[in-house]
Amino acid sequence: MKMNLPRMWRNFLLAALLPAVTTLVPATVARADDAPKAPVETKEQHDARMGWWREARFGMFIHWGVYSVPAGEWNGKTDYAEWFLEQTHMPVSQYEQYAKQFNPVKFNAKEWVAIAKDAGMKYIVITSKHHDGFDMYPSELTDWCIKSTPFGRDPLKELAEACKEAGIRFCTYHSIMDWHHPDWGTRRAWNDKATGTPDMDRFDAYLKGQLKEVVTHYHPGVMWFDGEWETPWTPERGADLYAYLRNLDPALIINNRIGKARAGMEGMDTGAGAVGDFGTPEQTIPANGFGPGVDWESCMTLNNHWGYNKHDQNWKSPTTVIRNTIDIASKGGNYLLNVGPTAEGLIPDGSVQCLKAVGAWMKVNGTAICGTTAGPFKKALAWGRVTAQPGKLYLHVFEWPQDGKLAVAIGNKVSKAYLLAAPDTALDCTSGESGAVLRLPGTAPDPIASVAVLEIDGAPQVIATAAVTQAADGTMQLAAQTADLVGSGIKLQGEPRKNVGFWLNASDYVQWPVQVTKAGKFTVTLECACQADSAGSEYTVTVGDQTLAGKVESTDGWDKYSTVGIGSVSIAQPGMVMVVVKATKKPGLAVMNLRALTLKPE
Ligand code: FHN
Repeated sequence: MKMNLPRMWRNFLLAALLPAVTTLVPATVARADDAPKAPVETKEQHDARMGWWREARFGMFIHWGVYSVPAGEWNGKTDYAEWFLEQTHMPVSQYEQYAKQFNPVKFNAKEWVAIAKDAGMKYIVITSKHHDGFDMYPSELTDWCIKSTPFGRDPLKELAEACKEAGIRFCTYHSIMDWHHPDWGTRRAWNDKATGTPDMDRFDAYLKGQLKEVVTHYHPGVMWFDGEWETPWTPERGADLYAYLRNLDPALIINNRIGKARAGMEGMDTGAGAVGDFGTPEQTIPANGFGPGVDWESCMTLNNHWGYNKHDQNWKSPTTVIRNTIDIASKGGNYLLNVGPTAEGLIPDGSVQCLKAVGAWMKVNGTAICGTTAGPFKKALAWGRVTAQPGKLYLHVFEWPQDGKLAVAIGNKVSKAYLLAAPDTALDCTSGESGAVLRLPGTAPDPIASVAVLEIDGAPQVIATAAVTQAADGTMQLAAQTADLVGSGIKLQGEPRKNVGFWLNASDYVQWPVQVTKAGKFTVTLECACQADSAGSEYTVTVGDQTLAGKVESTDGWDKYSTVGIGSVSIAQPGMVMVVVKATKKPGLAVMNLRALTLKPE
């Protein structure tokens, strides 16, 4: 596994790797007995509070601040954005001058909201404060805010009002880490405006005071925290702040970055200190969903920067955005897609054009995204993805079958089938023991993804389909890309051949359903790789009712593979057999990278 994350994130990831327990409903964090508690809610009350957010499925992230003034460039370098102050080490007194240049006279909140709404987005999360500590609203608690600009208006107020008028939920992003405030515990050497010794209790009071301003003045639906990773922020402070906010506004939804249990960019909680209502994978989509009741949202940039960078024209294509939206919804998650407006108050045209194309697709197919739940299949299908509503399956077809037949491994009777693009034209769909076969017209209505609807009786009945079948000589080759990856971090990686990677949690595992047609005795081998400092993991391979044990030796690199034998198993008779690889011990960072498992007849 290549840890090609920036140093900051690698250290964060290493520090964050705790025994894997994924909980997203506020875990109890050891705190003083008299500490305020969040309102106790039943499952029904929690589901009601999360309801609009789960229905929404798709939102706009907005990173906007004084860092938009330099527009990504300084001193001949052009790769900056919202981390400008941290990456340039510019004296804070000098950075503050950008506020005097921040005058977004072209800002039109209704236009921004229309761009989001026309794209099919149901909520907007805008930075009330990013890591530079600058408030995008007129705070009573500091002059380091929009009051210190020539703009003279309140962009959060205007956006909140425009959202309300358009029926879009207004939400805010608020950084815990604050490079500007003298009391933030990790003082920067280039903060020449800060005096005295940092006092985190004083900072806590300031943070709560500002959050009270944001909550009571703008009534955000979600408070999206970030910047929790530095040591001055503790699980106790996170739990305390969660309780404070939920008492301030019992309807407020809060992400898991208020706590300290997030496993880096994978975004889901692992272990103690978990607080918050949903997980936050960043720039990534989990391999699979996490089952009902585990809420999560993948956030991504549209280009390569969160804040505005005038040189970055590397926009995601509409195909990428639409298929990401589908993939995420099929796994039961939300997609929060970012725009970084200019210092003039304009959303970059590259973002606008992409979102227009996404909106055209959502106009026809949005009912297959918003208001749906994860599809019934545990892993991605070869031809596309599936989302669901009671009594309906939405088949998002990426690869249109040349013979016009689409096999769907469900046992339900299909009472009606049609394309969302042509709802009045009934499609023929037969049901059989291996599932339904839908007959599609010769041409896909949409080259990116066409949606077919199956109306079914009762809950979806998935027919276990073999990921692998036996070759003529009896060999069973179980490749990574046909595996079920179960867990919160484990996922496919690598080109051109895929491997199972990011096996950071010992509780994550890999399995294949295999259709055995020829019984017998088989030698079991694994093609795997492991960096020396992570060697020593122990694992089991279970084939049906037999289990073999193995130990991961070093291959001197996450991309240096070798094939190891771990023994033999007997399969007494043909039928479906589950092959499962589980870690039993993980002394290092990751268990192994796994390309394939092979069962060869003896
Ligand atoms: O450091 C921030 C970054 O600037 C941006 O806000 C993203 C968006 O989620 N979060 C942090 C990096 O993970």
